[in-house]
Parts: sequence; structure tokens; C-alpha cells
Amino acid sequence: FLSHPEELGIVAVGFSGGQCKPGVDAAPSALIESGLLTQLREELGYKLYGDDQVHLYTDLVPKDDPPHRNMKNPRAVSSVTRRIADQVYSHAKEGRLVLTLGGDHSIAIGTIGGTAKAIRETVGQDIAVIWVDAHADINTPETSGSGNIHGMPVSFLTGLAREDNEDFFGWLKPENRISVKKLVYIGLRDVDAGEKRILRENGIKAFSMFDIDRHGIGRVMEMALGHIGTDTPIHLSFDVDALDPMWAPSTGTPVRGGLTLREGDYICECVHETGSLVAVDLVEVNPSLAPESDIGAHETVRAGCSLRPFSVDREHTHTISSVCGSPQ
Ligand code: 4U7
Ligand code: MN
Ligand code: MN
Ligand code: MN
Repeated sequence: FLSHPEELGIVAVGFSGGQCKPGVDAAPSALIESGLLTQLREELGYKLYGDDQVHLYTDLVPKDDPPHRNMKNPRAVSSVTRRIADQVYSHAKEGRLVLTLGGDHSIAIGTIGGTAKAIRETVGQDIAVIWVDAHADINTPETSGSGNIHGMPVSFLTGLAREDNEDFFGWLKPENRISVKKLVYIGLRDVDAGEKRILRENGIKAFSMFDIDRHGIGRVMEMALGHIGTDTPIHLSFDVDALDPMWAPSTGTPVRGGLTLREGDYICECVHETGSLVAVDLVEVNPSLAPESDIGAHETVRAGCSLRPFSVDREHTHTISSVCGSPQ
């Protein structure tokens, strides 16, 4: 689906307004400092675009941003995600694979909104989304108990939550949206009651940790990709809290009983292997949250660096680049 598969569009998003804990905004710099982009450029041979800047979007964050329909920081999240949608759209329109480094998961409203529109225009197809997360992030403003928008992106992207006002995601148009039929979850283990009802009522495909224990990650990936179908462009949205806190403690909403680092790598490898990947988000790394001293942050950043669904290189161990290699 990509006219320039050797080109990688980078969107580094230092934004944390979708939740209440400061620090996620520092993740792109931490990931970049620990060598993520250097490896993509030098070891894997990608040509990088947009890697010269970590965007803080401070000009888009209003001083006064009272809640709307229970959502916290709604104007800031709406205008920042709108800008991210434009950035991702421009890279995808050029036929580049797009990598967005978050930031909290609210930014997926922008990344997926941008990819969906660009791929519709260039390839004429609807994208599928693989959402790897401990959480379903499909609360509507009304079902959300926290009011944090990082728990709502999927409801806006699927149109289950809607707003006409441009200041509150009304800028999301049909061409930015995705179908609930082309959405697959992997790694779920902390889903709110309202979200469970939404998943059930809409027949959304979800593989929880229970399914991974029962069938193994190999079979789960077969079923997940089988549900999407071949020849469908894929956007992978990877929340680092899908991994067990043992590997990724530095994240705002850790949940025990998660994926091993190896299972996380395997998901990325399988998605890469399809040849259908068009965009990737890596979100929710928070280097300032480190339960056991700063080893936690270091390990989380390292785990984030290992999750690179760009090319399988079976000669390396996962810590270096199990999911890396050169662009084909
Ligand atoms: B993340 C939560 F209530 N569901 O809505 C909510 F448990 O992007 C958590 O997956 C959302 O980290 C987590 O606030 C959002 C909560
Ligand atoms: Mn998430
Ligand atoms: Mn999560
Ligand atoms: Mn989180």
C-alpha cells in the first residue's frame, strides 16, 4: 500500500492532556535519546522525515479549558489531535510508513483519523486497526468514570461518540472514521463495565489475556489477522501498558498480568510480516513514573525501543532488534 516503503514519517508528540499525570510528554525525547530513530536510520536504512522536532503543541493548549460532557481538557485534546491528524495525513499521503511516538493514547484520535483519510484517498480502502492495550479505550464521554480522554479515542474514531462542535472533535469527518468491524483488540485485562457493553453490542473482536493464555499468542495472532482479512491496510496502535509492568512499569495506568516482552515483539513481527502495515503508534510511556527507582523508566523506554514492527530480522535477539531489519 505504500509507494515509498523505505520512507518513514516520524511524528514525535510530547502531549499529555488526555490524562492527568505529567511526564508522558517527555517520552518521545527519551525514546529518541535511547537510540530508536538512530537505529531505524542507520541499522535499518530508513529515510526519516519529520524527525527533527518533538512537537509540544503549546500554542494549541488554551489557558481556560473547562470540562465538556465530562471530558477533561477537551479543547486542548481536540485541537492537538486535529493538528496530529494533519501531520500523519501528510506523511501517509506521500506513501510513507508513519511512526508516531506519544504522548498519551488520546493522540490516536489524530493518528488514526489521519491514516484513515489518507489511505482512503490514495488506495481507496478502509484501514483496519489493531489496538494492543490493557484497556479498550472505548468509553464515550458519558460512560467514562474518569473523564480522561485517553480512555475514549476509539469511541470517537468509530463514531460511537459524536460531536458537531469543531472545538470538541467535530472536525472528525466520515473519512477520518473506522469501522467497528475492522477493529481488533489484543491484551485486554482492565475493561470498564460500560466498555464491555459497547464491545458486546457492537460485536467488536477482542482477544483478552484470557484468550492469550488459552490459545497462545501464535494462534491469537492468526485469528486476529484472519478477522481483518488479507490485503487490508493496517494501523497498529500500541499502548505500552499492554506489556506486563515487569517490562514496562513506567506508564500511567499499569495493570498486572500483561504480555511478556516477547509476546509484544511477536505481535509486532506478525503485523510486519503481513506487508500491510501503514502506520504505528507507540504511546503511554511515562519516563517520570518509575516505581523501582529509575531502572523502571529505563526498562520501559528500552521495551518501547524493542517494539518496532518494521522488519523481522531473525538473526538478532529481541533486545536489539527482533522486529527490525531493513525496509523491503
Ligand atoms: B489508556 C479507564 F477507568 N478505563 O477510562 C478510563 F480504568 O490509554 C482507563 O489505555 C483508561 O492507558 C486507560 O479512565 C487509557 C479507567
Ligand atoms: Mn490505551
Ligand atoms: Mn492502556
Ligand atoms: Mn495508560
